[in-house]
Order: sequence, then structure tokens, then C-alpha cells
Amino acid sequence: MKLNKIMDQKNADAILITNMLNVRYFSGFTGTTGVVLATGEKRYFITDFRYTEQADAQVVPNGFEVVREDRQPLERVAELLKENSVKRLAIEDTSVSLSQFRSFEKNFEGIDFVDLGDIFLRERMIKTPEEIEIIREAARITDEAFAAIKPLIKEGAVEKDLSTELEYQMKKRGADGPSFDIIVASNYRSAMPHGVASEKKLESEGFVKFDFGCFYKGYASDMTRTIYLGSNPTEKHLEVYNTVREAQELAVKSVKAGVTTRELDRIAREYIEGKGYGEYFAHGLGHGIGLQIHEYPGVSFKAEEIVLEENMVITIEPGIYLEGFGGVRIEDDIVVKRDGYEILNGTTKDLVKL
Ligand SMILES: [Mn+2]
Repeated sequence: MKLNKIMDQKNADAILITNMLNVRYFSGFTGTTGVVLATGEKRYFITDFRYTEQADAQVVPNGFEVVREDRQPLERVAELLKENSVKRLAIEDTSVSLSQFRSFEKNFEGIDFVDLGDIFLRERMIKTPEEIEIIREAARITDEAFAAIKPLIKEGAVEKDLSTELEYQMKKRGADGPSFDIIVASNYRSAMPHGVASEKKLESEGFVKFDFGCFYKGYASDMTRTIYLGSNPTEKHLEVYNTVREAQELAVKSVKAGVTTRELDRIAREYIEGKGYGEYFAHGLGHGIGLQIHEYPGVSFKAEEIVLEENMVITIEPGIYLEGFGGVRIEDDIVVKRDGYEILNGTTKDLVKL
């Protein structure tokens, strides 16, 4: 099992998991309180009386023993460490707070701590078929919600009203909630890469950028579409839109196992540079998605270069942002296949004029 492999790699006798996303990933527990302690032979899930019933249902099938502890859970962890003669304990140094670490030191006397670093993020990069199925559904909900609000996208509509409606439409279709603050950015605001919906009203002519997604069964989707509101886009509007679209599709078509994240970024970036807009595409091309909206691998010239593997799920989202004029970004969620890719979003990338 994965956790034993990690213990070997880190030369640790046990792993303590306190980050709830990783608790969920390894144990299946979806509640808000509980810690995992894994030793070479044992898998403990420690929680209090509020969650024991849920834990029995969710973690026992995954080989975990539920340990009820109504005092401080760390006191019980300390006992379990003794019982199992643990000397070296691996911890999530990237998410443990300093005060948590102080209480580890206080409770776990004589234990050496080993940092896990980003090893869980690396494990989580490659999705199981079950995880991909959930993300596929999350993307489908996102598509449907966007289609549902189309009639509301018109001159005078308030950006925030559109984001509220998107959230409602996603939840109505089974989403837990939005996967981040929904971006609805019209006209000059569309030039802001992260223009979260504001009180601004949509104007009679111009771009409107929507970047949103949902959490469904704990997993994120993420999609961006830019539409043109009105009937008279200028040559420049069309050129900017078509440049982003072409760059996005070039990069998507290049996705397959064996290609690196930086190669993908370069393909889109060189195309946009060739059209003279290079300096207006200053962010990375994309990112992994999963239990978090931004996961490994970063698909960016700024991030570590990672060779894509089958069943990674990434976004591809180039953009061009012209201050005072407007901006365009187009984003899909992509499953990496051995010899290609699968696009999870079904929403058209043709320039939609409303
Ligand atoms: Mn994204």
C-alpha cells in the first residue's frame, strides 16, 4: 500500500496525517475531525463520539480501525505510538502549523519527526478511475450550470447576480459548492485575470469572462469561457479571442503521457508571442485539479517541470489581458491519456455572441 511505500522512502516507522484532505484521500473519511496514524501493520483512524458512526461506514472498508477518543486525540496517538514502538514519525510539515507542531513535541516525547514534504501531493497527482469519474461529473455540472444561466447574460445584468445564479445552478445539480470565488468580469474588468464578480453591470458591447467550477464529492472542476456581449466585436476583439482559442487548442492537442508541463506551457506561449501578445500572457498555462483547485502538477514555466503521466488531470488556460480594453481566457479540464487526452468540458469554445 501507498503509505507503507512512503514509510520506506522516508525511513519512518509511522505516518501521522492531520490535514483533512489527506485524511480523506487515504482513509475515505469526509467529516471534519479525525486523524490517521499508519504504522507498518496498522491503520488507525482516531476521532471523537460525534464521528464514530460515520467513520465506521467510511474508513473500516478501507482497512482502518476506528479509535474513539473524547479527550485530546493526540494523547491517544501518543499511546498508540508507544504500543507500536514508533521511534520515527513522519508528519505533514507543509500543513502542520507551528502550534500543532509544538503540541506534537509536548505529547510525543522521545519521538523523532520526519518531514513528508510534498510527497502526498505527488501521490495525489495520478487519479484513480473512480476519482476521474467524479471529476468528469463535476465538469458536467459546470457545463450545465453555464448553459442554464445563458438567458440571464445581457446588458444591465449585475456580475454578482450571475455568479450567485451559477452557484445555485451548480448546487441544484449536486455540487457541494463553488470550487473558488466565481469570476464574472465584464469589459475593462475582463482584463483582470482574477476579477471576482462585482457590482458592475454588463455593458452593451464587450467581453464577459466567466471562470468557475464546483466541488462535487470533494473534487474540483474549473472552467473558463469568455463570451462577447453585443453584435459588433471589433477586429481586435476577434483577433485576441482567436489567438487565445488557437493557443489553447494547440496545447490541448499536445497533451499525452511523456510530454512535460513546461513543453505544454511553451507551445501555447510561443503561439501567443508569435501573434505579438506575449507580454499580455504573464501567468502559467494551467495546473492539476483534484481535492484542491490547484494541485500538482503546475503546468507553467514558473513551476517544476513534471513529465505528464496517464490519469493526471490538468487545466489548460491561456489568456490575453489588455488593460482598459478587456481580456480573454479559455480553460478546459483535461485527463492525460497514454496516447492523448480527454477534454472533460463540453461547453463550446466558438466565440458566443449574446
Ligand atoms: Mn484554473
